Amino acid sequence: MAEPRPRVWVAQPLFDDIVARLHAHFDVVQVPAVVEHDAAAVADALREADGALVTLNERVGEAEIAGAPRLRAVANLGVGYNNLDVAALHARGIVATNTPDVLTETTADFGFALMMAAARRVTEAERHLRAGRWQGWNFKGLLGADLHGSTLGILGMGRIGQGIARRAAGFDMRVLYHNRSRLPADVERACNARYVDFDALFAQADHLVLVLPYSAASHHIVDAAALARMQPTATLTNIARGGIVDEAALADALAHGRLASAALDVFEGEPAVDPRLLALDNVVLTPHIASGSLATRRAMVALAVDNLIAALGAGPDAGRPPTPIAPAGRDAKRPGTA
Ligand code: 8YV
Repeated sequence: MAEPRPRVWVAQPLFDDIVARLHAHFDVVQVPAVVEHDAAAVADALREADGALVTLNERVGEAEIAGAPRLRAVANLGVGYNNLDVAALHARGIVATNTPDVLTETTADFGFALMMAAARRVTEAERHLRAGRWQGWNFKGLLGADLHGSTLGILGMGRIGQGIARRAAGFDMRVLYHNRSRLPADVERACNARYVDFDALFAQADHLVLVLPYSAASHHIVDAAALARMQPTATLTNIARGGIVDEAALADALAHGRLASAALDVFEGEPAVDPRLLALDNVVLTPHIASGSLATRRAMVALAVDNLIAALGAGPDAGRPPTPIAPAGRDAKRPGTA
Protein backbone atom coordinates (compact mmCIF):
# COMPACT_ATOMS: atom_id res chain seq x y z
CA MET A 1 0.00 0.00 0.00
CA ALA A 2 1.29 3.49 -0.86
CA GLU A 3 2.52 5.64 2.04
CA PRO A 4 -0.07 8.28 2.97
CA ARG A 5 0.98 11.77 1.90
CA PRO A 6 2.12 14.09 4.71
CA ARG A 7 -0.61 16.38 5.94
CA VAL A 8 -0.07 20.11 6.46
CA TRP A 9 -2.25 22.68 8.20
CA VAL A 10 -2.46 26.18 6.71
CA ALA A 11 -3.81 28.22 9.59
CA GLN A 12 -5.10 31.33 7.79
CA PRO A 13 -6.28 32.21 4.29
CA LEU A 14 -3.17 33.24 2.32
CA PHE A 15 -2.61 33.47 -1.44
CA ASP A 16 -4.13 30.38 -3.07
CA ASP A 17 -1.85 30.45 -6.12
CA ILE A 18 1.23 30.23 -3.87
CA VAL A 19 -0.22 27.81 -1.34
CA ALA A 20 -1.11 25.59 -4.35
CA ARG A 21 2.56 24.53 -4.43
CA LEU A 22 1.97 22.62 -1.20
CA HIS A 23 -0.68 20.47 -2.91
CA ALA A 24 1.99 18.89 -5.13
CA HIS A 25 3.55 17.24 -2.08
CA PHE A 26 1.04 17.17 0.75
CA ASP A 27 -2.60 16.85 1.72
CA VAL A 28 -3.45 20.40 2.70
CA VAL A 29 -5.96 21.37 5.34
CA GLN A 30 -6.65 25.03 4.61
CA VAL A 31 -8.52 27.24 7.10
CA PRO A 32 -11.05 29.07 4.92
CA ALA A 33 -11.57 32.31 6.89
CA VAL A 34 -9.50 34.58 9.13
CA VAL A 35 -9.87 33.27 12.66
CA GLU A 36 -8.34 33.75 16.10
CA HIS A 37 -7.21 30.25 17.04
CA ASP A 38 -7.04 29.55 20.75
CA ALA A 39 -4.65 26.95 22.18
CA ALA A 40 -7.24 24.16 21.97
CA ALA A 41 -7.96 24.92 18.31
CA VAL A 42 -4.25 24.90 17.43
CA ALA A 43 -3.70 21.66 19.35
CA ASP A 44 -6.65 20.10 17.58
CA ALA A 45 -5.43 21.20 14.14
CA LEU A 46 -1.92 19.87 14.79
CA ARG A 47 -3.06 16.49 16.10
CA GLU A 48 -2.84 14.78 12.69
CA ALA A 49 -0.45 17.24 11.01
CA ASP A 50 3.08 16.62 9.76
CA GLY A 51 3.64 20.32 9.14
CA ALA A 52 2.01 23.68 9.72
CA LEU A 53 2.10 27.11 8.17
CA VAL A 54 1.17 29.63 10.86
CA THR A 55 0.93 33.36 11.49
CA LEU A 56 1.24 35.37 14.66
CA ASN A 57 -2.43 34.52 15.30
CA GLU A 58 -1.32 31.02 16.22
CA ARG A 59 0.75 30.35 19.30
CA VAL A 60 2.61 27.05 19.03
CA GLY A 61 4.24 25.83 22.23
CA GLU A 62 4.54 22.79 24.42
CA ALA A 63 0.81 22.44 25.09
CA GLU A 64 -0.16 22.79 21.43
CA ILE A 65 2.32 20.14 20.22
CA ALA A 66 1.83 17.66 23.07
CA GLY A 67 -0.82 15.72 21.16
CA ALA A 68 0.81 16.05 17.73
CA PRO A 69 3.12 13.04 17.38
CA ARG A 70 3.66 13.44 13.63
CA LEU A 71 4.53 17.13 13.61
CA ARG A 72 7.95 17.74 12.00
CA ALA A 73 7.90 21.35 10.80
CA VAL A 74 6.31 24.69 11.68
CA ALA A 75 6.76 27.49 9.14
CA ASN A 76 6.00 30.90 10.62
CA LEU A 77 4.87 33.83 8.50
CA GLY A 78 6.88 36.72 9.89
CA VAL A 79 10.44 37.51 10.84
CA GLY A 80 9.36 37.76 14.48
CA TYR A 81 8.51 34.39 15.99
CA ASN A 82 7.58 35.11 19.58
CA ASN A 83 4.36 33.16 18.88
CA LEU A 84 6.50 30.01 18.73
CA ASP A 85 8.16 28.29 21.67
CA VAL A 86 11.21 27.42 19.62
CA ALA A 87 12.93 25.59 22.48
CA ALA A 88 9.91 23.32 22.91
CA LEU A 89 9.74 22.66 19.17
CA HIS A 90 13.45 21.91 18.93
CA ALA A 91 13.29 19.65 21.98
CA ARG A 92 10.85 17.52 19.98
CA GLY A 93 13.02 17.65 16.85
CA ILE A 94 10.49 19.88 15.06
CA VAL A 95 12.02 22.31 12.55
CA ALA A 96 10.89 25.94 12.94
CA THR A 97 11.34 28.56 10.22
CA ASN A 98 10.57 32.28 9.79
CA THR A 99 10.56 34.81 6.93
CA PRO A 100 13.45 37.29 7.32
CA ASP A 101 14.82 39.59 4.60
CA VAL A 102 11.80 39.55 2.24
CA LEU A 103 9.98 42.09 4.45
CA THR A 104 12.87 44.31 5.51
CA GLU A 105 12.43 47.22 3.09
CA THR A 106 8.61 47.26 3.22
CA THR A 107 8.65 47.31 7.00
CA ALA A 108 11.30 50.05 7.07
CA ASP A 109 9.13 52.08 4.66
CA PHE A 110 6.21 51.77 7.03
CA GLY A 111 8.28 52.69 10.07
CA PHE A 112 9.19 55.89 8.30
CA ALA A 113 5.57 56.50 7.31
CA LEU A 114 4.41 56.13 10.91
CA MET A 115 7.18 58.34 12.25
CA MET A 116 6.24 61.06 9.77
CA ALA A 117 2.56 60.68 10.57
CA ALA A 118 3.25 61.12 14.27
CA ALA A 119 5.60 64.06 13.79
CA ARG A 120 3.31 65.91 11.39
CA ARG A 121 0.04 64.87 13.05
CA VAL A 122 -1.31 63.40 9.81
CA THR A 123 -4.11 61.21 11.19
CA GLU A 124 -5.10 63.79 13.81
CA ALA A 125 -5.38 66.43 11.06
CA GLU A 126 -7.47 64.11 8.91
CA ARG A 127 -9.85 63.38 11.79
CA HIS A 128 -10.12 67.15 12.36
CA LEU A 129 -11.07 67.72 8.73
CA ARG A 130 -13.46 64.76 8.44
CA ALA A 131 -15.26 65.83 11.61
CA GLY A 132 -16.01 69.19 9.99
CA ARG A 133 -13.86 71.05 12.49
CA TRP A 134 -11.82 72.79 9.75
CA GLN A 135 -13.76 76.04 9.83
CA GLY A 136 -11.11 78.32 8.41
CA TRP A 137 -7.44 78.22 7.64
CA ASN A 138 -5.38 78.63 10.80
CA PHE A 139 -1.74 79.64 10.49
CA LYS A 140 -0.92 78.16 13.89
CA GLY A 141 -3.21 75.12 13.66
CA LEU A 142 -1.98 71.53 14.00
CA LEU A 143 1.71 72.44 14.03
CA GLY A 144 4.05 69.46 14.15
CA ALA A 145 7.74 68.67 14.35
CA ASP A 146 10.25 68.39 11.51
CA LEU A 147 11.97 65.19 10.55
CA HIS A 148 14.63 66.80 8.38
CA GLY A 149 17.64 67.91 10.36
CA SER A 150 16.40 66.16 13.53
CA THR A 151 17.92 63.30 15.54
CA LEU A 152 16.57 59.82 14.81
CA GLY A 153 16.97 57.18 17.50
CA ILE A 154 16.71 53.51 16.59
CA LEU A 155 16.38 50.87 19.30
CA GLY A 156 17.27 47.51 17.74
CA MET A 157 19.63 47.77 14.80
CA GLY A 158 18.89 44.59 12.86
CA ARG A 159 17.96 44.50 9.20
CA ILE A 160 14.85 46.69 9.56
CA GLY A 161 16.59 49.19 11.84
CA GLN A 162 19.38 49.53 9.31
CA GLY A 163 16.80 50.05 6.55
CA ILE A 164 15.29 52.92 8.54
CA ALA A 165 18.74 54.42 9.12
CA ARG A 166 19.48 54.32 5.37
CA ARG A 167 16.22 56.15 4.65
CA ALA A 168 17.08 58.81 7.24
CA ALA A 169 20.04 59.94 5.13
CA GLY A 170 17.56 61.37 2.61
CA PHE A 171 16.07 63.51 5.36
CA ASP A 172 19.42 64.73 6.58
CA MET A 173 18.82 63.20 10.01
CA ARG A 174 21.48 62.47 12.60
CA VAL A 175 21.15 58.76 13.40
CA LEU A 176 21.79 57.29 16.84
CA TYR A 177 21.17 53.66 17.71
CA HIS A 178 21.28 51.23 20.56
CA ASN A 179 21.48 47.49 20.12
CA ARG A 180 22.37 44.57 22.37
CA SER A 181 25.64 44.39 20.46
CA ARG A 182 27.40 47.17 18.64
CA LEU A 183 27.51 46.84 14.84
CA PRO A 184 30.80 46.45 12.94
CA ALA A 185 32.35 49.78 11.92
CA ASP A 186 31.63 49.28 8.20
CA VAL A 187 27.91 48.69 8.88
CA GLU A 188 27.80 51.77 11.13
CA ARG A 189 29.40 53.78 8.34
CA ALA A 190 26.96 52.45 5.72
CA CYS A 191 24.05 53.46 7.99
CA ASN A 192 25.73 56.70 9.05
CA ALA A 193 24.69 55.72 12.57
CA ARG A 194 26.38 56.27 15.92
CA TYR A 195 26.12 53.79 18.80
CA VAL A 196 24.97 55.25 22.14
CA ASP A 197 23.81 53.69 25.38
CA PHE A 198 20.13 53.09 26.11
CA ASP A 199 19.65 56.15 28.31
CA ALA A 200 21.41 58.50 25.86
CA LEU A 201 19.27 57.19 23.01
CA PHE A 202 16.08 58.03 24.87
CA ALA A 203 17.37 61.43 26.00
CA GLN A 204 18.71 62.60 22.65
CA ALA A 205 16.26 61.27 20.06
CA ASP A 206 13.77 63.69 18.54
CA HIS A 207 12.14 60.68 16.92
CA LEU A 208 12.63 57.24 18.43
CA VAL A 209 11.75 54.05 16.54
CA LEU A 210 11.52 50.61 18.16
CA VAL A 211 12.60 47.70 15.97
CA LEU A 212 14.04 45.29 18.51
CA PRO A 213 13.01 41.66 18.97
CA TYR A 214 10.49 40.84 21.68
CA SER A 215 11.67 38.47 24.38
CA ALA A 216 11.53 38.22 28.16
CA ALA A 217 14.50 40.62 28.23
CA SER A 218 12.75 43.32 26.18
CA HIS A 219 9.33 43.04 27.86
CA HIS A 220 8.32 46.59 28.90
CA ILE A 221 11.85 47.81 28.26
CA VAL A 222 10.16 51.09 27.33
CA ASP A 223 8.63 51.77 30.73
CA ALA A 224 7.77 54.93 32.67
CA ALA A 225 11.43 55.50 33.55
CA ALA A 226 12.59 55.22 29.92
CA LEU A 227 9.78 57.48 28.72
CA ALA A 228 10.67 60.04 31.37
CA ARG A 229 14.12 60.37 29.80
CA MET A 230 12.60 61.47 26.48
CA GLN A 231 12.17 65.08 25.46
CA PRO A 232 8.58 66.35 25.73
CA THR A 233 8.82 67.35 22.05
CA ALA A 234 9.85 63.84 20.94
CA THR A 235 7.88 61.12 19.12
CA LEU A 236 7.93 57.36 19.68
CA THR A 237 7.16 54.80 16.95
CA ASN A 238 6.73 51.08 17.63
CA ILE A 239 6.77 48.60 14.72
CA ALA A 240 8.30 45.75 16.74
CA ARG A 241 5.99 44.09 19.27
CA GLY A 242 3.45 45.58 21.66
CA GLY A 243 4.90 44.01 24.79
CA ILE A 244 8.07 46.08 24.45
CA VAL A 245 6.20 49.19 25.60
CA ASP A 246 4.37 49.66 28.89
CA GLU A 247 1.21 51.00 27.22
CA ALA A 248 -0.24 52.45 30.42
CA ALA A 249 2.94 54.46 31.00
CA LEU A 250 2.94 55.59 27.38
CA ALA A 251 -0.70 56.71 27.51
CA ASP A 252 0.10 58.63 30.68
CA ALA A 253 3.11 60.38 29.10
CA LEU A 254 1.08 61.29 25.99
CA ALA A 255 -1.90 62.53 28.00
CA HIS A 256 0.24 64.75 30.22
CA GLY A 257 2.45 66.33 27.55
CA ARG A 258 5.60 64.47 28.56
CA LEU A 259 5.84 63.13 25.00
CA ALA A 260 4.56 64.94 21.90
CA SER A 261 3.16 61.98 20.02
CA ALA A 262 3.46 58.29 19.27
CA ALA A 263 2.72 55.88 16.43
CA LEU A 264 1.94 52.25 17.17
CA ASP A 265 1.50 49.38 14.73
CA VAL A 266 1.69 46.70 17.42
CA PHE A 267 -0.09 46.23 20.75
CA GLU A 268 0.34 44.09 23.81
CA GLY A 269 -3.14 42.52 23.64
CA GLU A 270 -3.68 42.53 19.87
CA PRO A 271 -6.24 42.88 18.44
CA ALA A 272 -7.49 44.68 21.57
CA VAL A 273 -6.13 48.21 21.96
CA ASP A 274 -5.87 49.91 25.34
CA PRO A 275 -8.86 52.31 25.59
CA ARG A 276 -6.56 54.97 27.08
CA LEU A 277 -4.65 55.01 23.78
CA LEU A 278 -7.84 55.03 21.70
CA ALA A 279 -8.99 58.14 23.57
CA LEU A 280 -5.86 60.15 22.74
CA ASP A 281 -5.50 62.33 19.67
CA ASN A 282 -1.70 62.41 19.69
CA VAL A 283 -1.16 58.77 18.83
CA VAL A 284 -1.33 57.16 15.38
CA LEU A 285 -2.76 53.63 15.60
CA THR A 286 -2.53 51.01 12.84
CA PRO A 287 -3.49 47.31 12.95
CA HIS A 288 -0.10 45.54 12.63
CA ILE A 289 0.36 46.20 8.91
CA ALA A 290 4.04 47.20 8.68
CA SER A 291 4.92 44.33 6.31
CA GLY A 292 1.62 44.69 4.48
CA SER A 293 2.40 45.51 0.89
CA LEU A 294 0.90 43.01 -1.54
CA ALA A 295 4.29 42.13 -3.02
CA THR A 296 5.88 41.56 0.39
CA ARG A 297 3.03 39.54 1.85
CA ARG A 298 3.21 37.34 -1.27
CA ALA A 299 6.98 37.00 -0.86
CA MET A 300 6.51 36.01 2.79
CA VAL A 301 4.05 33.25 1.83
CA ALA A 302 6.37 32.02 -0.94
CA LEU A 303 9.29 31.78 1.48
CA ALA A 304 7.20 30.05 4.15
CA VAL A 305 5.93 27.55 1.57
CA ASP A 306 9.52 26.86 0.42
CA ASN A 307 10.51 26.39 4.06
CA LEU A 308 7.69 23.94 4.75
CA ILE A 309 8.28 21.87 1.62
CA ALA A 310 12.01 21.59 2.33
CA ALA A 311 11.63 20.99 6.06
CA LEU A 312 9.28 18.07 5.34
CA GLY A 313 11.89 16.55 3.05
CA ALA A 314 10.32 17.35 -0.31
CA GLY A 315 11.20 19.57 -3.28
CA PRO A 316 14.64 20.61 -4.60
CA ASP A 317 15.90 21.77 -1.17
CA ALA A 318 14.70 18.68 0.69
CA GLY A 319 15.99 18.79 4.25
CA ARG A 320 17.47 22.27 3.83
CA PRO A 321 14.77 24.91 4.48
CA PRO A 322 16.02 28.34 3.35
CA THR A 323 15.46 30.19 6.63
CA PRO A 324 15.41 27.88 9.66
CA ILE A 325 15.33 29.36 13.16
CA ALA A 326 18.53 28.35 14.91
CA PRO A 327 18.44 26.95 18.45
CA ALA A 328 18.76 29.74 21.04
CA GLY A 329 22.37 30.75 21.62
CA ARG A 330 23.51 29.32 18.27
CA ASP A 331 22.96 32.53 16.36
CA ALA A 332 22.50 36.18 17.07
CA LYS A 333 18.79 36.32 16.32
CA ARG A 334 15.97 36.37 18.82
CA PRO A 335 12.20 36.04 18.77
CA GLY A 336 10.69 39.44 17.93
CA THR A 337 11.30 41.31 14.69
CA ALA A 338 14.52 42.73 13.18
C1 8YV B 1 3.65 39.84 10.05
C2 8YV B 1 5.50 40.71 11.65
O1 8YV B 1 2.57 40.54 9.54
O2 8YV B 1 7.29 39.77 10.47
C3 8YV B 1 6.83 40.06 11.56
O3 8YV B 1 7.45 39.85 12.61
O4 8YV B 1 5.12 41.14 12.66
C4 8YV B 1 4.65 40.88 10.43
O5 8YV B 1 5.43 41.07 9.32
C5 8YV B 1 3.18 38.86 11.03
O6 8YV B 1 4.20 38.17 11.63
C6 8YV B 1 2.16 37.92 10.39
O7 8YV B 1 2.14 36.66 10.95
